[in-house]
Amino acid sequence: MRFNKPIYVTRPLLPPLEELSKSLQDIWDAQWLTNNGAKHKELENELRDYLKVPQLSLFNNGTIALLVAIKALELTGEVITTPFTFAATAHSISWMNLEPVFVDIDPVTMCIDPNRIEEAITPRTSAIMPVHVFGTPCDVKAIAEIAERHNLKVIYDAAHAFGTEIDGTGIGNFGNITMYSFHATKLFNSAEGGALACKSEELKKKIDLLKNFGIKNEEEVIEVGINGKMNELQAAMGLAVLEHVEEERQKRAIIKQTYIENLKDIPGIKLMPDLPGVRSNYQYFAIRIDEEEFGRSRDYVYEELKKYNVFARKYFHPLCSNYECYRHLPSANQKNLPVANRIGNGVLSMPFYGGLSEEDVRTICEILRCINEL
Ligand code: T4K
Repeated sequence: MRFNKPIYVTRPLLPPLEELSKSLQDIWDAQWLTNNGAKHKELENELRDYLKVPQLSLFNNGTIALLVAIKALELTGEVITTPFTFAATAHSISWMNLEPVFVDIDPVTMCIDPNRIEEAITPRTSAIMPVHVFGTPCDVKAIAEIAERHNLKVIYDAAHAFGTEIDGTGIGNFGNITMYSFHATKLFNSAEGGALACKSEELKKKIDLLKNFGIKNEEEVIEVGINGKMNELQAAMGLAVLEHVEEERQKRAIIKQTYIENLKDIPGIKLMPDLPGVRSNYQYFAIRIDEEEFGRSRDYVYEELKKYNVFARKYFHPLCSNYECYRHLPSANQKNLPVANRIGNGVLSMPFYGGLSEEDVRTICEILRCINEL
């Protein structure tokens, strides 16, 4: 059952090279490589429609986009967030000299638990930064109510949620700003890249200014900005990938179904929830291993899979709250985050991308069954 070639957690969606080459020729002809070029404009418009958001601003990556979101909203003091996320979420808060305050997660969605947010609010809190983990939406309604009650801003980290919708509404319509990542490992990619969605034209203008050094014109620099610009090569890649994203999404839907059918009678494996009214983007396929029921730990399974050439990933272990740079924070105490610590020790992201065949998925499930029966 061992695979001949390594099977990774994901593989980038690559458009046919000829399609990208054609687009690159336009860039060569125009001799315009960055700074709001034609491809950038085209991609920004197309994505705004695809994501169903009022305003969109493209970035060179999602992390810089998060920094700019924090700057644009002029956050101060403390920002409430989840420990169950990629480093970039907490780091963007910390990089801006603010304090991330970790709040525990919901045991089903693995997103921040709204019931735990209010007790973490202090006079220094200026915002909440929740994450739509693995593409599953947070409880956006409860979070909006809390934010309104306490006059807090909300920046959603939707790095995993490209194309996710709630009752037909694009995920980027919730909160003050939503960040998307277009990294190679995401459903939609521009090799590296990202975007911020917001509601008002005024905020979009501020974001555009901040990502271009704060330059208003050749004579005036009016904000302390940064270089967050997406270049034309990235935008060309994004345009080519966008043509194939729906096909990829549909392939992943079939792969997910194949996993579900083949995992259903293996004891101790729990799957991610399907929430009513949610259009999934099929970003990740994470399973949770209940050590008692399965008979083996997540770490054992992870190591065993490697022997079969299957490279699953322990997203998100370690939790951000357990990193050396954050574990001193009072909110990082494991007693404050029991659910996140338990889930962080049991979760495993399985290989999940359109290039996997149904046969591959059945083999992976068979390997899991063998590990279980060993
Ligand atoms: N917020 C959240 C919640 C995020 O998850 C992320 C990024 C961000 C913010 C920040 O957005 P960006 O600034 O990145 O736009 C990967 C990605 O590097 C990272 O973008 C992503 N989250 C995170 C969840 O996953 P690693 O350390 O797992 O990457 P790596 O290089 O180990 O890749 C994973 C697997 O993907 C490899 O085993 C093979 C495959 N792969 C990867 C690359 C880069 C390919 O087949 N081809 C490739 O080009 O972090």
